Amino acid sequence: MELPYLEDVSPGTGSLPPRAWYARSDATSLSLNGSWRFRLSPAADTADDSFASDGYDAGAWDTVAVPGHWVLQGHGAPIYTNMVYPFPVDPPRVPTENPTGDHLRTFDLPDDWPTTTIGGATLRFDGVESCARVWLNGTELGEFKGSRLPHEFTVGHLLKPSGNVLAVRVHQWSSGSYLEDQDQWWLPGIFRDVTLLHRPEGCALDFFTHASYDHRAGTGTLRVDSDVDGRVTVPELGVDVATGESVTVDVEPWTAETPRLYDGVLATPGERVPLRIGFRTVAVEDGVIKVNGRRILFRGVNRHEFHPQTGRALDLATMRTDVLLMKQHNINAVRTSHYPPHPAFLDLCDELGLWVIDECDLETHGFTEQGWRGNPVDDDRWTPALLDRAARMVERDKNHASVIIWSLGNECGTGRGLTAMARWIRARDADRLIHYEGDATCADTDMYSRMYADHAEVERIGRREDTDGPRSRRHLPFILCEYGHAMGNGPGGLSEYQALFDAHERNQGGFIWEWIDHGLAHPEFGYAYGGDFGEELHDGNFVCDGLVFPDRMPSPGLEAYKRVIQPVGFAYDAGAGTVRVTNLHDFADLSHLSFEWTYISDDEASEGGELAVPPELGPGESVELKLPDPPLASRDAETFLHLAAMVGVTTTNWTKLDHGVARAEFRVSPRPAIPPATGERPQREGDFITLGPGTFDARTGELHTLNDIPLTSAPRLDIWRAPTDNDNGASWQGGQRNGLVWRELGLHRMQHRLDAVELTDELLTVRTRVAPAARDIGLRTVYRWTSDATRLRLAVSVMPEGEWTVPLPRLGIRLGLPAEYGVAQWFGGGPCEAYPDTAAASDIGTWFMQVDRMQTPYVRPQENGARADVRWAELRAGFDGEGVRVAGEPAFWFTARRWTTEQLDAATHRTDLVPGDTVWVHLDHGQHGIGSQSCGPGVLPQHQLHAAPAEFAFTFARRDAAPQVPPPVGPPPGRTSP
Ligand code: IPT
Repeated sequence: MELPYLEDVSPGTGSLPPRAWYARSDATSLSLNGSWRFRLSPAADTADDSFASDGYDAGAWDTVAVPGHWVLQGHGAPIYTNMVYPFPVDPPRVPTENPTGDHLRTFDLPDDWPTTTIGGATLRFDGVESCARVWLNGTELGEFKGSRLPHEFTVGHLLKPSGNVLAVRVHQWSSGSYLEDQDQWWLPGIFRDVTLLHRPEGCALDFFTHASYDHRAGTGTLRVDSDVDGRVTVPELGVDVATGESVTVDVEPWTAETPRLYDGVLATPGERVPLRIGFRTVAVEDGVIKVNGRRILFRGVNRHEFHPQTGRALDLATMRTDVLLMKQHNINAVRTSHYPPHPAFLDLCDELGLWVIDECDLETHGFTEQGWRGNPVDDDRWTPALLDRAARMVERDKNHASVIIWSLGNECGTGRGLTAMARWIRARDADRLIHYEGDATCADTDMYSRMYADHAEVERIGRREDTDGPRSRRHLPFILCEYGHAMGNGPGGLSEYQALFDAHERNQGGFIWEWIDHGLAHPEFGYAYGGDFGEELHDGNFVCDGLVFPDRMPSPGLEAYKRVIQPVGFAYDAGAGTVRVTNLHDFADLSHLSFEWTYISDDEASEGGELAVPPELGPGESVELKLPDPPLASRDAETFLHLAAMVGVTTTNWTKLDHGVARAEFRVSPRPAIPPATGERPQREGDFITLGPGTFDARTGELHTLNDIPLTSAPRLDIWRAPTDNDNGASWQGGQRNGLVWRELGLHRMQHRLDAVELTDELLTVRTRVAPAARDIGLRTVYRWTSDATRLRLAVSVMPEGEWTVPLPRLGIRLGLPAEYGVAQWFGGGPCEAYPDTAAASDIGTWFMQVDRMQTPYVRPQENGARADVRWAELRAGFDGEGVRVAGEPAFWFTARRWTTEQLDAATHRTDLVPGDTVWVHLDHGQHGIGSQSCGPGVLPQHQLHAAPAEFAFTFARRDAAPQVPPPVGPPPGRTSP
């Protein structure tokens, strides 16, 4: 049976050979973006193409925006699957039910379109998912697959000055879908630009800019190979040479930290094409990736193209936002998972400076479900399609300085097709490196790459002791192409990875999975994820695993990552009163930064000044500097030294002056002890017991009112948290999935048995046992209350009973205050959320925030919002209202929210969370770490919370109304605000 074009394995017919992409030249072009006529059919009726013929009346059709996806414009619905194909696996066949969108657009040539040479024109599609057939003025041009790759057709001979009709039939499913099984929404449509390019006689066709840098000589060598002969000029360098000719001149090199570009022009007889030239040389030397002779360290992210309203149709402003946000968070590298991005994104990477791993539009992950039987990358019939994809990527993107590595694709298993791609790429571009993670032998690649390897494995690899592969692999550099799965709350454990990158030259960093949550804006759910559109087969919220929320607001995970990868290190020597500052850049000195020291104390005293770090301090170099003595206040209040590096002196092209780049804090004086709260006698009066400012229920021993504030819920032991995605873990990960085990054990429905309420001289003791139904494990919990008449102190002691085989989610108390106590102030870690292994960006200070703002809006609600190392916290009625103050012994984790943990746990979307009549306050002695088990290793041993005997105390006092104007809410100086 002969298969129709959409199902045959060929990449397509009729299009031009791939070539370099450029946004502008002096040749005219016409954007065909805009409103197109649109008709959706439930099946690919390939026989009827009458809509493409001249004179067809599409007046009754709907319209869609191009670029765009029709499923996000009211026609059909998106589908989310991670690795399974949402259709039967029978390559290259696709279902009969194959949503097909017919698109029509009429256009006139602009008045200034050069009519004399109307003969030369090219029609370019930058991205269509997944298969398109194209007609112009009734003549078929051809058809193509390869969704995130450009396709061009010669059309000059068909153009008319006015009334041109462009018809495009787009099928959601095609043989190409088997090669595009990336973990993301399936979003059909013409989702990137459509452009008509005038091609004057003698215009540039394809060209290849080779610009290397010799770090020993300080020179750059430029050669532009061009299909059409011409001249290359770079005025700033005095370069004026013929194409194909090499020239060597003194230059400043391009790096991601110093993205020096030189403007040039390629002039062929018929066209002038602007060039942006960056000189750099990338190589593997001594088993290490080097650029311009130096080892580089990837502080990277995986970036999918995503926008909550428009899917993978991104405008330029959004692309720029992504790059700026990355730069502002110390990120220096992007893997374009898992397809070449819109080419304009790479222009931004050249200009602003990011290392790029450009990945081919190729993934066949769903074949793993069939034991990789029939995998297209190991079947010669598909090899032309694979080579076509490799060529379209390399030819399109080869002139970008930022692209230093080509990646063959993602999660395709192994096969001859991949080897063929690697051979072709090497022959075409010997000056870049090749990456592919899926083949552990590294037969085709220049580096060893893993995803989600745990710390112990990364350590072994760093020592070149990875004996589970061929010996030859141990000579290769190593990267984590994916790690730190940023799904929901987390990822944890990043600092420990960074230490392994710093310790071993071979470990050249990694790329967090991933940049952005792919939550689609939805009227009912806020942001939708898999299953929300009624998909039969889906992978739920696994699509929301980014460092920024769908609206690009940075998550606490991004703040933590920024700190972990900061390019300046600080080490404080308290005895000597000195700080050692280390430049952790790979290339840049510190001349763009200014430095500041500040002493801050619990009594709100603060003192600061400039730290004179030599601007010329080179990469890898350190300097030891003397600090001024801590202020007098530190003698009776706990004091911290904060050190900050900010963009100062000169601006950069990626941020404003005063933008915070790096920070560190050190404690310089201890916390004074809290005066004891004793002396008062508990008194029984009828059904109540009074003790200082507290009134208790005499039967249950529960606190009822505190300083006349009626508690809506009495303080009692609490160990439950709404499991995070990382608590729940993924089925394929090793290790116990705590979130599931906790629930199975019943830790979400602990019962509190009252054993005794005892009144002695100065003490009210309440003895209890807290345990889940159906189990013999429990926590003997004793509450001991004392008072000095104005303050009330609760000491909690916890003694585990039985065999606890799981860590505890949390260990602390929770209580409820009336809803009006909705403003928090605390001295401790902030401003953002922190857990034991995600606390890198948590700074000690006095923080002030509405309870509503303390919530981290994870797309799927889960535990969030804890503040670390809190010495004291207050909850007040209004910004200057009265309230409650609580001081912890020792410091505690502070969380406040307007719903219960049970409500948070039951919620599936943000819109399920509705404020109630209580502010729920958690004062936790311990929190279990977060880890990365939603796709990766669990919580490291040092961050686990185990059931063990514990003692902790809280002293409650009245907080009087404060007439003074509160300090502004927000981050400390030198810190980016979200
Ligand atoms: C890995 C994929 O490469 C990536 O696309 C994404 O799915 C990520 O995991 C998880 O979010 S594959 C995984 C099975 C290791």
